[in-house]
Parts: sequence; C-alpha cells; structure tokens
Amino acid sequence: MKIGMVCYPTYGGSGVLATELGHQLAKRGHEVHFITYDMPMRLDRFQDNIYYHEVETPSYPLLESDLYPLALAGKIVDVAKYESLDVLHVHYAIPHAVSGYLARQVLAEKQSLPLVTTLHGTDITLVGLEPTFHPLIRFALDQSDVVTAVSGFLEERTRQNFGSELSIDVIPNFVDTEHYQRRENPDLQRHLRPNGEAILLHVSNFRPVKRVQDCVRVLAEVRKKLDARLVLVGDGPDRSETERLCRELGVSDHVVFLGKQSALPEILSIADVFLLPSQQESFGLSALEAMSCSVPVVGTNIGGIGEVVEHGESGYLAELGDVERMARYALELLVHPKKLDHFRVQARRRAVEAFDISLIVPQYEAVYVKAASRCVSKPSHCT
Ligand code: GMT
Repeated sequence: MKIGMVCYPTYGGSGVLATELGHQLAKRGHEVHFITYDMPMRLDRFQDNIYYHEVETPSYPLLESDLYPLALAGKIVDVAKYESLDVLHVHYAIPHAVSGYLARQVLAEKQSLPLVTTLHGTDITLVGLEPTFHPLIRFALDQSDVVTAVSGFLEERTRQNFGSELSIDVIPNFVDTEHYQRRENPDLQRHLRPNGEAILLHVSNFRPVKRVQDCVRVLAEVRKKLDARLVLVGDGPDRSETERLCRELGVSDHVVFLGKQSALPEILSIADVFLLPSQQESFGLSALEAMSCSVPVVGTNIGGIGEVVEHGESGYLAELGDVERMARYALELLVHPKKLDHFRVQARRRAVEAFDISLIVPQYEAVYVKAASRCVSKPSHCT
C-alpha cells in the first residue's frame, strides 16, 4: 500500500512509534510517505520505500498565529494526489486528525483517502481536554475510518472523555527486539560506570508529566545504601529544574545528563534499573525499549504502565510520588543480584512475547485494509 504517515518529528513517543512503524512497513514492501514539518528523529537513515515531505508553514507579517494545521492539510492534499496514497495514518489527534479530515474533504470529488487516527496519550488526557479542542477532536474521531489507541487504559479514557459509543481498536506499541537487545560497549561502561557503580537510567522529553525530579530523589535515597549513579537521556522544559534539584540534594557528581541520544540500545544496556516515575503515561514506550534490552523497570502504577510492566516480575510499580518506595524497589533489585537477573530475563521475555514488531505491525496492516474497505462502503463520506 501507499501510506501517508503524519506525526510529530520531535523527541516524543508518538513520533518514535510512527517512525519505527514506517521503517517496518517499508521493510514489508509498503511505500511510506512521512508528512511533517521536520525530519522525524528516527528517520535519519536512508531506507528504500521511505519518503519525507516537509510541510512549510507560510508566514506573513499581518498573521501572528501558527498556520501549521492548514499548511499540513494542504501538504497532505498534494502528497495524496501526486503519490496516489491508499491510506492516511495520523499519529496524535491534535491537530493531525483535524488536518487529515480537512485534506480528505478537499480531495473528496476526485479521490478517496481512508483516514486512520492513532491516539497516543496526552492528545486525549491533557491537551484534548481543552474546551476549545474537545469538540474538534470528538468530530475528527467520529470522522476517522478507524481509530486506534496504544493501550486499554487509553481506549477507556477516550470513551470516558469523548463518548462511550466510539469504536476504538487497541493496538499496543511495539519494539524491534532484534535491534533493542543487550549490547556490550566497554567504552561506554568505563565512561558511565567508572567505579562499577549501580546505574539507574531514565529516558524522556523532560516534560512535567514525566516527573524527572523524582528520579533524582530516588537516586538520593538509593545512595544512602549503596554507590549509584543516575543517567538521564533526553532534554526538555524540566531540565534546569532537575539540575537545580541535583545541586540541592548534593548528588550532582552522581548524575549524568546525556541530552538527546540516538544510540539507545547501547546506552540502555549499561543500566541496572530503568526509572519511569511519570504522572501520566498511556503506555510507556521508553520502558518497553528498556525491557527489550533486559532492563527491569521501577515506575508508577498509573495509566497503561501496568499493561507493559508486570509488577513483581519484570519490574515494580509504586504510587505516584512515592519516591521512598521506588528507591526501596530499586534497592531490592540492586542488592540481590539473583533477583535482578531473574527480573532481567522476565523483562526481555515480556518484550519479546507481547510487544515484538512481528506481532504488532500486521495489526496495523489489517487496520489499513479495514479503513479502506469502510471508505468504499461509505463513498459519500470519503470520496
Ligand atoms: O508525553 C510523551 O511522552 C510523549 C507522548 C507523545 O505522544 O509523543 O507519548 C505518549 O505516546 C507514547 C507512544 O505511544 C506513549 O508511550 C506515552 O505513554 C504517551 N505519553 C503519555 O501518555 C504522557
């Protein structure tokens, strides 16, 4: 099929998932056209069957507002016509589902464009609750031929917030378990674990919902009992505040800020425990990538995290903000090497058995076929 893929190109789970999906679909012979305002972060390698169409938003001195949603709709129209797209798959409802709908209406006279919308999290649980956006999202979900959500939690929350009659397919996020597996890198080991310390690791976009500061608090607790370092990967609005807290708690020398990184399997592989103390998380893709590299997770029992991490098997989950308990859980693994080994094996097993690409990507292919058939059976709606 020829698939138009719309996503945010930034350091966030929905863009990562869309890009990894694009890579896998391209490998399986589909032609994938990314349509967004910048090169998606993980699209940095050449691959057959993958194309990138940059959306340029015109500016004019009179107009101070951001015209991106309209520019995106216009670009989708262009790409759909020129490349004869079979389906449009948008990731993150705002504004992508609305722009996708608009593009489809513009094309209606000449071409059908089945629309698949994948919900990722804050598009439903946070931004989508803005009173101005709510009716638009409700409408765009209604108009999509298929709506998918990345966890059972998000499906339920979407129905609660936008209507119990909405039809939503749950397709969990996935990981390439061949690529994401433990890799030895002695140089990195020497650099990040110079004295053989225990390593706690966190990866995120440092937004307030991630509660990165809780990682620092957990480290400070853990260090009361054993020598440990915290490695932080990513960047975002909470970075300076996190640096300030490191100074306040006197742990600056034991925290490494690596910034945005692409060699994630190598970095994840040096970790003993992955921390995910989020306030909201519809799935927790970063935790799944860690598990695939045999790293157990200590996090919060909120949102969809419990659908990924099995408490007491592949990790431990605590109440939001309970840093003492999270530290106790981390120590439980760090001071019992046999237990840590067992959790490592279970984390990898969970990733391979429940979330490998080979299990999940065919579900998206089936959704594209379903969307296309719905479009044919409702021609006034999509053609
Ligand atoms: O908030 C983020 O972490 C970014 C956000 C996104 O949409 O880019 O992530 C959401 O989508 C990810 C991929 O499906 C999920 O793994 C994250 O759990 C989800 N984040 C939240 O729900 C806060």
